[in-house]
Amino acid sequence: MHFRFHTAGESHGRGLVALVEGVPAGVPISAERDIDPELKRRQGGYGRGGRMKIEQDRAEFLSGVRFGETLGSPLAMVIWNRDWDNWRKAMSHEPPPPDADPDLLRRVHLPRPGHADLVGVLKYDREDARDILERASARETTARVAAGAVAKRFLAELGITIGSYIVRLGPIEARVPDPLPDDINAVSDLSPVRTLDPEADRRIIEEIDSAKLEGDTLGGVFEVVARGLPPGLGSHVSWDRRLDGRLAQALMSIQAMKGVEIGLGFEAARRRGSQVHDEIEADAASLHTGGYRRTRNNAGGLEGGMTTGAPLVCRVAMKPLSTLMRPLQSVDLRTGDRAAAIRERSDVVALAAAGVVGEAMVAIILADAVLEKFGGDSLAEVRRNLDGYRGRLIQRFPGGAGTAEHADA
Ligand code: EPS
Repeated sequence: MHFRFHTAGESHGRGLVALVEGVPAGVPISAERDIDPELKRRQGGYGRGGRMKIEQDRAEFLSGVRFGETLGSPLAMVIWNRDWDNWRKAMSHEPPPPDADPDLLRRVHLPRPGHADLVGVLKYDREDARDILERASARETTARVAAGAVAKRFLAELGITIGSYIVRLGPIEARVPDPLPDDINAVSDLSPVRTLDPEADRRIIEEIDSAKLEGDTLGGVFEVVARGLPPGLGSHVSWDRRLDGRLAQALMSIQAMKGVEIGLGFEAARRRGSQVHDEIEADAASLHTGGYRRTRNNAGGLEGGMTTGAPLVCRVAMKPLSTLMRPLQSVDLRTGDRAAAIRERSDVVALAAAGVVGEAMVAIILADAVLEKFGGDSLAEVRRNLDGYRGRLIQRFPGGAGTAEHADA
């Protein structure tokens, strides 16, 4: 990979770390301007639990940035957990004293159906499911969003923008306007549940309130849209270079995600080819994407594992969170007896946040694909390579080569 990242950190540990490698030099970056607002977006959404009242996520750079620009060196960031203060004993790096009050160690022996708790203790041979759940927690997505914010800023410098919105929460559908707003997030971020449909918001909030009253949780579906892409990111030539596969892997890796569709997705399987494939037109106004356009975008901006230049549309399904306040049945790991699963503080729904995490993962994959095709050590070099490719697209368009009319397109 050309744009790589790692995260480290436990949900109630000292903090979260994001280590990003492959960012070209000269990308303007500021934690306050580019990263912290994204972290704040991830903390929002109606139906979050008590933790989001404790945290005010902020990124601190440790390396890779000087005078507001990236250096081309690895960029390390830390986001401190404010809640750590309440967990110093339970998450101590040192062995507990022999007389420690067991309640303060907050061990977990009642694994939650749906969470990593049980399989994790078996696989890693642990007695205490906290050793697993602390890292399995979606708190880790804070570090992903920090890494994604760097990718987003890099892409924005090349005219590529990414937004997201919710299309379904539990049984309730939210409408999507056609055309989409120019600035998707300017609209979805105003909704308490991040839809583009104020009518649906009221019903969604009622549904969240009702699930909460019943000690239950909810999932849903969100879409991520990327615009301003050149045609030809990704490749048809090998399985691991196909962009649809890379996007699906990145999006499915987000905690609690159960499905990814591109464009029409599963709906395409129900239709005939003529009702699915997007006809091609020559269009001198689209020279920046090769002089061709599609009459619609059922393909979701990808053909043959490559971007077409049309908006990239990914749809992602999230299961309901697995921490229930009215818990399901489980087994006590110490005795083998039937018992209710643990009730940890959690959210009723975190779909609004998941959309923001989805944007981050899409940004990371697109930044990687951009560097694969237009790779350079500085932002200026990447821009020159992209401009050179676009120039060639203009030049090769039939009848259009080098004419004054096409030269400014
Ligand atoms: C999260 C922090 C967590 C949960 C949630 C996501 O905080 P805490 O466990 O302290 O309440 O709110 O994690 C889960 C849903 C999960 O299953 O672990 C966050 O920062 O997004």
